[in-house]
Amino acid sequence: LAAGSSSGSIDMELLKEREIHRSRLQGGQLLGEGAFGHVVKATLTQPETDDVVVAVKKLKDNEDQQARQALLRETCIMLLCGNHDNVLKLKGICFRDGPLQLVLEYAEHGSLLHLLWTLRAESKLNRTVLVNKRHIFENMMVEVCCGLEHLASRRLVHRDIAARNILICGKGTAKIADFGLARDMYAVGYHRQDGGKDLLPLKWMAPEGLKNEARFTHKSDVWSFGVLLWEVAQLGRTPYPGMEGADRLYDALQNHFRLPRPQLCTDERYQLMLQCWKFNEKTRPDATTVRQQLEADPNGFF
Ligand code: ACK
Repeated sequence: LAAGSSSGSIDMELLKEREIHRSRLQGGQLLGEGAFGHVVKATLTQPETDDVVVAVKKLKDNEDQQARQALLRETCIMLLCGNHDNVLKLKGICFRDGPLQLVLEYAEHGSLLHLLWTLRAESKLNRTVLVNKRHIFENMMVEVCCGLEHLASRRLVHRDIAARNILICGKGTAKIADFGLARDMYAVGYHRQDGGKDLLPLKWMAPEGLKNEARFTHKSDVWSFGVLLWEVAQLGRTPYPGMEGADRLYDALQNHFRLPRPQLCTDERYQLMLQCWKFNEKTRPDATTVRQQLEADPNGFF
């Protein structure tokens, strides 16, 4: 996620206002881990209200200054986001007397990507689950658009919209999460070194981001949203299998190659994806237009 400039700045005063003392946290079961950090489930005690379940994101190596700065930047950007139902909330941060920890809203259903994998497995046994659950996924896509509209209204660009970064909270509400850690890791070249292929955002990136001068606008998020629609229709499969490398992808896109139409979506839904993948970002719809098209055609998947 970026606020105007790609680096973003670290506002220590802002962070201090949101400090949570680590003694208020009791954790926790490991929810998952990436190249640089892990996420654990924990309980946060609150002075005046009931304890609340949270997710705590921490760095594996607190001495890694680059990763630390990236996490602090991520925090500041999340604080700039303000409140929106479809953007994962940051409750606070622990930065004194121990490793840096981000205290986040807990998403009880995990990532949309995991949910899609589960749905794929279920649908092999019984195909009717797809039609029965269609409205849930339609609704989630509308919610992600609402989150994107909110970010655009704050002049924020997420830069890593993908099923793995959409978290699903209670009642199935979709929330945009993962503000920058994955992207910052990519920016400093770690993805390749670690062979962390799944974290590579290249296949979700608009052509203007794939080029050397890496330009990102809210329209680049719309491109990625198109890839997200494709992920849903493909039940969490990875896009462009076998096609690796920014140059190869960029050349293919410039030569009008696009992800093929998934079997499990209507022509109209595929047309919407193709709109999101207009090479020239000026001709791409914005998140509001995409949301309105989704709402007008609520049976596009499965
Ligand atoms: O796909 P998952 O089940 O959902 O596995 C990943 C893992 O941690 C690494 O990112 C999960 N995760 C991340 N943030 C949260 C959160 N706020 N609440 C619940 N699970 C989370 C994510």
